[in-house]
Amino acid sequence: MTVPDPTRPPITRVAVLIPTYNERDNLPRIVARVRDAVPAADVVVLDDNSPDGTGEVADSLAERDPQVHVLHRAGKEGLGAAYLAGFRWALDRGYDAVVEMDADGSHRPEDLPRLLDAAADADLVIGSRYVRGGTVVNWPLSRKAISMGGNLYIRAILGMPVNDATAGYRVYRAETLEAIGLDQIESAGYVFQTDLTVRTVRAGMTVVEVPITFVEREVGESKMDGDVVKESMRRITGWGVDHRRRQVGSLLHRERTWHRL
Ligand SMILES: Nc1nc2c(ncn2[C@@H]2O[C@H](COP(=O)(O)OP(=O)(O)O)[C@@H](O)[C@H]2O)c(=O)[nH]1
Ligand SMILES: [Mg+2]
Repeated sequence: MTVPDPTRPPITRVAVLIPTYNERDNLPRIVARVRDAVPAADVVVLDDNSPDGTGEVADSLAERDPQVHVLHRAGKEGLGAAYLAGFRWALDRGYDAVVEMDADGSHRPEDLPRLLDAAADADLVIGSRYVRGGTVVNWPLSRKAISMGGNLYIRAILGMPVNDATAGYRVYRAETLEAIGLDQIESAGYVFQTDLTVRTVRAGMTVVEVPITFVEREVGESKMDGDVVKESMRRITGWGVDHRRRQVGSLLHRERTWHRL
């Protein structure tokens, strides 16, 4: 049993953000599952003007349910940009916590109550594939290699105590988003997730990983592409260089302090 930290306010208003690009067949199912799993939570669809008409599907869901909202964006600007718009929308409206969830069913809404429970005692909760009890279903070996290799690289060069830093199923407390400087974020694609993990850890906040089963989509296509991987490599390597510089800087500082003693 987790004992709630008395310094963290209770979470009552939750916004579940679901970014979409060509997810018209997946959207009604995922929204219904979220509404069943956590009836008190609101759903916010972040659609990048999907050519397949996902935006209209979202509008019709919102018309029928006052707890479903839609943010229509002008075009495909990447996952990070869509989430930033969603975070600002939720912060402006006073939500206590914001959930990130894919539209394709990979992040099971039925796991969300466990993630929200963990947020009683954390600044960021990650639904993790790479802690004991976590797993991935139906990924080809190549995709597993990219994801696990990416996480190993991140841990090695950034020294981060997080097993699944690239994960996309998360709960952020509103105060966490306010503390980590959303205005300075430049990551556009999937590396946005790693970027926010790094910022949260560097801000000295508590990250808790809760095991999940990640199930690969059955309907529609992945939007992961070469540009997403290239941006990730470029940015993560850059942060790694900064991290080493900082380490060397603090070693030199300690050395100088030592000589003065
Ligand atoms: N709004 C928006 N959503 C996106 C974009 N790229 C991906 N998504 C959504 O992000 C989620 C994860 O994408 P997905 O293609 O399943 O990636 P994968 O699970 O890593 O293969 C899905 O809900 C996508 O529709 C984008 O550029 N804009
Ligand atoms: Mg997916």
